[in-house]
Amino acid sequence: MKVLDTNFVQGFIRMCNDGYLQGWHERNGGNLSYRIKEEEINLIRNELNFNNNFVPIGTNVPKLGEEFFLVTGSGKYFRNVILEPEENICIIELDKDGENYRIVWGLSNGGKPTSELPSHLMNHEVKKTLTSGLHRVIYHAHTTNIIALTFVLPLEDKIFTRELWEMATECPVVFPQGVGVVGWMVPGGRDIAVATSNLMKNYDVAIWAHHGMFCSGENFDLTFGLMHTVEKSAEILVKVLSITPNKLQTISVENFRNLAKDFNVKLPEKFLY
Ligand code: 2HA
Ligand code: ZN
Repeated sequence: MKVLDTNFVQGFIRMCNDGYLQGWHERNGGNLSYRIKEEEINLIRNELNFNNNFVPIGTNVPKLGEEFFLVTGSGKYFRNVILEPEENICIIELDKDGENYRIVWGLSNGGKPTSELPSHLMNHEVKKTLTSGLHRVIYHAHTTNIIALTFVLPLEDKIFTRELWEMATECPVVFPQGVGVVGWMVPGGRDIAVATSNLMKNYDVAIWAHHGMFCSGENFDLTFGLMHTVEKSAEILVKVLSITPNKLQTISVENFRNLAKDFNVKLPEKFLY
């Protein structure tokens, strides 16, 4: 089967374009990765090229040894993925120890996987373990309103979580574990990957101050939907704060407790202060 004809590649391309249309991927901003299922790799195995050399990931992810990932290319534009997918995205294979990768398909004009590969893979490793393999998508986007909020709210998980939950009734149902925040860090390296993957032990959403957001999920719909929900909530908060520094009314702690009961979600006590 042709790589480009598979459902997972088509879903990946659609998600890149949806993110671009939201305004989250100026220039080469943002990146996306998908941990490919064994049966999906088997469909395309004879289209893959196993002649490239393995090169270091920049971190080690032993629990992902020998897995395959579909990822966006470093320096490539989300805007172009739908037009020329084979030039802008690639499939990589990890070696047995999860220390090196090689490109087995795509980036047909040359290039490398996303500059945030260490963060993507360390997040995948945490989520694969915690969700017994259910989570397969890691998505990084430069979401305008979340970035704006990192200049005016204290960079604390409990402040961001409560403020975002209060902006839309569905929020605590969509991200009941809340969101994590890291202060400004140099992107692209192992340090920010370690900090982000630590947040991913507790949350499906990690905010990078003055930069953007990482989301994790089971599939493209859920992961895009999560990014979209958090960013929409941030947009409402930006509007509210632009109108007034003081909310006249909001969703109360008691309201959250009632919501959690009826929607059968567990909201951590630390956010119900
Ligand atoms: O340019 O978003 O964080 C890709 C990025 C780096
Ligand atoms: Zn970025």
